[in-house]
Amino acid sequence: MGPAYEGRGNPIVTDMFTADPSPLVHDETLYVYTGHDIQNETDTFFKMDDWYAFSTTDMLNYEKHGPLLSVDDFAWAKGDAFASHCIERDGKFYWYVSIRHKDIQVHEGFAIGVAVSDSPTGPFRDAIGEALITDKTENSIVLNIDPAVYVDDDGQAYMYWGSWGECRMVKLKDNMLELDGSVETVQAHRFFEAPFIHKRDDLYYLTYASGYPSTTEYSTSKSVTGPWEYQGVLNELLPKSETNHQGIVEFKDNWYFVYHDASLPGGGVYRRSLCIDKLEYTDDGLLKPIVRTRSSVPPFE
Ligand code: FUB
Repeated sequence: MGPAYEGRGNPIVTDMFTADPSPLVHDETLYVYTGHDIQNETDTFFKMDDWYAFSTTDMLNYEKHGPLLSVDDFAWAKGDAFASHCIERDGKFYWYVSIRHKDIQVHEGFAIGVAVSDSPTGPFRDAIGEALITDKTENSIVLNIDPAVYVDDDGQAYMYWGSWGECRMVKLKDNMLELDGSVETVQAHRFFEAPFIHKRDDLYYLTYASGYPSTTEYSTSKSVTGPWEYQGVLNELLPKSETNHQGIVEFKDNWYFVYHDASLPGGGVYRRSLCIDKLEYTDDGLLKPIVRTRSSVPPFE
């Protein structure tokens, strides 16, 4: 039997391929920022040039915004608009992106940049005119992708990122545009890539992709800087998508798990699609395994 509601249906976006979602709530509206897969059905690498956002107030009707940001907006970059995360601070919107540097390549040549806007839907511009993290940053990693930023209750901002089994964290200054101290190594069991931090009550949750093809797994801590205690699998392997990239958000008293799969007709490893399902907690504050649905979540009345 199906659900007792007419949901939006997963995937949420059906007229283009969307990947690596990250959520943001602003002004009673949920924004989900995504990358954009434009690879054909036969070639076997990610082809991504720009980023979009999709907004909803009722979890049923979504407005498409974009492209809001592209590789061309970063003069120092040359391609590969990989995973990103947009957050709000003091009325400004900071959008952290993974992108390939055109001049700096010691390892894979990926870097992390940041764009800024006065509005969640732009216009966004490169906030500093250079990368925040490159292959030359001390204690950076072979593949510097998948930034996720979290502002703790005391106002201190942290940027996590990582791939290929290495997770890193660095404090950001209050201006959100400069590193504040050294890059620290994060120890999280079975970490592969795509870190994301959220907090509920007094507990911090670090969710991330594990293994490859990837599940989503997670660890918890009483502090945003760890130590992290491994808690298990949150989202199982996805048919047809080797990557599993998640974000978590509370919106109008509901918790949501945003992720991508490859279930749109013609979808595949390099042609993914935004999905949203419920995130639920046990009485002990742990995360229940995600139940993926074709209906998506119940809309608001
Ligand atoms: O979309 C390109 C890359 O694939 C992302 O940066 C990773 O998280 C994985 O989803």
